[in-house]
Amino acid sequence: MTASLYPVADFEYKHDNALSMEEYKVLYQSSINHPNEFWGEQGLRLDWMKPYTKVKNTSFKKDNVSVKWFEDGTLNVSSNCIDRHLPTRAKDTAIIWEGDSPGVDKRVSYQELHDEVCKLANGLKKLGVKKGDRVIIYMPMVPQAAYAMLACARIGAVHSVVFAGFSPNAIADRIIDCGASVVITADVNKRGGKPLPLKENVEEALEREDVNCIQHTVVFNNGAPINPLANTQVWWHDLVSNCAMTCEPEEMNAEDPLFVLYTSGSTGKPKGLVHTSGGYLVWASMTHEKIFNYKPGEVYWCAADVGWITGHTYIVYGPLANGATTVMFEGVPTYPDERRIGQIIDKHQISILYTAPTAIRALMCKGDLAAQDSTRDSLRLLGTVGEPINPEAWQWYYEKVGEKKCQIVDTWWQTETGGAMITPLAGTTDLKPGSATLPFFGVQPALVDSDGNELEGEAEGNLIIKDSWPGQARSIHGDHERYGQTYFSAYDNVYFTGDGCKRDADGYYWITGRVDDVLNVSGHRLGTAEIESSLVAHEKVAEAAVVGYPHDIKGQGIYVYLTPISGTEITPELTKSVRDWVRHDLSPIATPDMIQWSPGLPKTRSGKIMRRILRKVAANEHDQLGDISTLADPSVVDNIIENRLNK
Ligand code: 6R9
Repeated sequence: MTASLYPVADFEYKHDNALSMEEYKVLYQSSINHPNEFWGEQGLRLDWMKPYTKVKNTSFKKDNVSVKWFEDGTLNVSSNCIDRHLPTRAKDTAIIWEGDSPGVDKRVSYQELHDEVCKLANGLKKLGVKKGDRVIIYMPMVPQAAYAMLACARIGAVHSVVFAGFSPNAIADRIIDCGASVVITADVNKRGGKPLPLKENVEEALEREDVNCIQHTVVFNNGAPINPLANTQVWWHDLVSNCAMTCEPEEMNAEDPLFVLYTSGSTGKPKGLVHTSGGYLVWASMTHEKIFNYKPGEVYWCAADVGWITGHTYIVYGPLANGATTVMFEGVPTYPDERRIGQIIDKHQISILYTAPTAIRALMCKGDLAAQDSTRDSLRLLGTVGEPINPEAWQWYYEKVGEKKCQIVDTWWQTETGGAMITPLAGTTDLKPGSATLPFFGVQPALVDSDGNELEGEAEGNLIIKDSWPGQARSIHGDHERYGQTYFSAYDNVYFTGDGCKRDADGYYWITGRVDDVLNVSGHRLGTAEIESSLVAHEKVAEAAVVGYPHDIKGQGIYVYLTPISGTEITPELTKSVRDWVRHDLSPIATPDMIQWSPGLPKTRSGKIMRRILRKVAANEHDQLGDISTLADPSVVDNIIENRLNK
């Protein structure tokens, strides 16, 4: 594999205090050889109420997966993100909020963050929320979303943030699965100048017959007129109006859950991954500091959404644990137009921008507009996350956004890993566009073939991680057995990521994408099974198969094959009604890009849909179908090819 190399030494911006490559290698080895010593020392980056005496206690045996870090220590995550900074940083800015409309912004100091979080924590207590209770957070990208997360952490409640783009059904499923008693939401979410209803979506979710655990809904007024609320609803401002600005942080065990976050898998319903308090925060804090080489006083912007793990770890917990100034952006990168990102960078003098390849491609396809009307002089580092970055997008990001001055850290990780796992370190690692480079401290990646044999040297295979790291998810909420099945049963005693990967002669890792039935659409993870089960719930759909296909901006698009209930007339209106159905049932991000009706789907004699064939047709590679002799009825394929949509 040949690739251009961007040696770190060539960058005009020097990174003070960055590790040299030699230092990285030595430290990395010690993190692998002596995890107890290494992490025992790193754990001290947090304030503990009761210090830990044990560090690592983990087992990857599939029938009994057990991951514990710092297990006898106690701490509070919110006081680590707020209170301990107050003696030195009370007046420093914790959060810079940039509203949807240009010109609307707000700075929140660490002291204000403390006061707001405490008030809400006291408000939640008034509503009866206790340690261990689950709270759903369905919020726009406003500082109150972070207050809500930290208020839960302060009183030991477990939050589950549901992405504000999800539909009522998806909210209802998550409420039921985690048995939440309170929902925190807002009246509206403002995106690109349009107010989208959040409270109404929650109300619709709560109307579903099987949802009966929610006792209260807290509603933040994000600008819509203040109308009277129903009995079980309370305005955020009314709830906190008489609440004290101090709230004693609850003492939590390192292994007490901090949050549950749902993500899509290859089968069945979304999984609620459980992250705990101590190890997660150590990981969030250390990765944020080392990968970005973050220095106090710098303004750092992770342009993700708090509804995803990237927002949890790199907008809220990592930066705030490090006393950083973190930017929260309510809007979209293309509103009012493509210049917005550059303008925000100049306005707030941002040093570090961390975003997703899909956002880069969306800006890139508008030519150089994104680079107009801004200097971006304050930038010293760029980051990407969420999907493989294609070399063209990497080059464009490097040249047009970073003006060839900024290194790009391409960070590979997952909801399950809690924080970045394979990533360059700013100022340390030479770059190759498209490669996430080398493992972070404590991470032991390996490549295996389909039988689980480990591949050495330059190779391509399935990516596994051989031992535990502190930020790892501990379980799937309510289903520990499924946790073992999903991640630890494909290969013995290792964690299986679900990703394919290459390793080059320099030991650099190149993620090639999912090897299971998970799609990555604009950086959002979607299970094909989830979309299929939504499709077959439509009254005219008999059978559905969903595959991904290469999409210029989204990375992957959603290609749907449907067989209708017999006697159904196929009309454009019907196709539209199916599309709208999925939008409403799951989420706008799951909306099919292409819908092809077919009298039958290609199946093996045992009745399994042959997705391999459907993927090839969707990718317009129908001349590379390979062996189709095992199909029950090969003529189905001719029809599918003839009527293919991606030509
Ligand atoms: C953090 C996050 C995880 C999946 C993961 C992989 C893909 C993430 C990547 C990347 C190539 C990168 N992925 N980062 N692929 N290069 N730098 O995105 O979590 O939403 O759980 O998605 O995203 O396929 O398995 P999550």
